[in-house]
This record gives sequence, structure tokens and C-alpha cells, in this order.
Amino acid sequence: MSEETSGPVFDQQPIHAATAKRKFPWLLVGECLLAAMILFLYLYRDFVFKKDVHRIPTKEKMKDVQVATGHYRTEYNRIPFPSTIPERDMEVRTQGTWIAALIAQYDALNPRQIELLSLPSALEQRDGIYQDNNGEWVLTDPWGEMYYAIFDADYDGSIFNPETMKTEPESRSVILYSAGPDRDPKTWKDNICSWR
Ligand SMILES: [Ca+2]
Ligand SMILES: [Ca+2]
Repeated sequence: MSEETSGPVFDQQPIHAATAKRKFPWLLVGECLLAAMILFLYLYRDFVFKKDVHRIPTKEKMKDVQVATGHYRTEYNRIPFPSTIPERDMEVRTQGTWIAALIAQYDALNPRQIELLSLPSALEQRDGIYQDNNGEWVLTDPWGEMYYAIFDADYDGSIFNPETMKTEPESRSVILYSAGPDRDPKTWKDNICSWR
């Protein structure tokens, strides 16, 4: 007695043939990854860009002060301080009459009233120039701290570098540095310096 198969005859063609031909959606995956990356950078932009976002503009401002001081020296044959200061290199902050002189706001040191330095006004006393409650002109970094400026006040063509702790040849009359995001001048890792 032969045994006959009964019931429906299944089609032997692969039932997922149409699905198998469909390509893996790499484009969609790529778009999702890109969107996730953009979202991550947006959410954590302060963390990702914190170290560098202010670096170049801050260096440019320090360079502007260096150039302005150079022009001052060409014009008046000295650095922007009274001729009575002791002739030895000195570190000062970016505040007071020498800043006022560079922006032509202090005739005693800049009698020709030449505007040698032009920088943006500080917003909330950060990243620019402003006049404090005593009427003194102040230049601050992006974190609201004044810069440190070391002048070649003995005019010997060298300045003590507080980072290397060495007196080094220097073609400019002044070098400057910012204490950086941590506002601590002694932590050099985040300091922004005119010499590097
Ligand atoms: Ca010197
Ligand atoms: Ca620092």
C-alpha cells in the first residue's frame, strides 16, 4: 500500500527571497550615528571645546598688546611706564595707566594721544577692556582675570620666563600669559602664553 502524501504542496522557493535582496540600511545607520555625534557635541560642547575655544582669540589679544607696546616704544623710546621706574624687568597685571596709555586714555604717558591698542569692551568684566569703579582701565581674559605681563624694563633684550624659570632672549618688550580656565597662574597646563 503506497503512502501518498496529502495536504498542501509547499512552494520550494525561498519565501524570504524578496527580503534577502534588501540591503542592510547602512545609510540609515550612518545618519543615526551622525545625529548622535552632533547631539553629543552639542550637549557636551563646553567640555569638548573648553580647552581650546578661547585659546586662539586670547593669544591674538596678547599679541595685540605686544604689538601696541612695540609701537609705543618706537614712538616714545621706552615702555609705557614713567621713566622713573627702576630699570629691571617687572611683572604687572593688565591694569592701570600703562593699559590706559595704550588705548590713548592717559595723556601723561601718551601725550600724542595715539591709539595703539584697540580691543573689544569687556562683557560682564570678561574678555576685554573696561573701566573699574576707581576709573582704572582693566584688560581681562575670557575668565575675568587680568593677564600677567612681564616687561623688559632693563632693555637688555631678554625677559625672565616664569614657566621655564629662565631668563631668555626676547625680541619683544613684553611677554604675557593668562592663568587659563582654572584662574590659577601657577598651573601652567591650562595657562595661555604669548610664547607658545
Ligand atoms: Ca630684561
Ligand atoms: Ca592655570
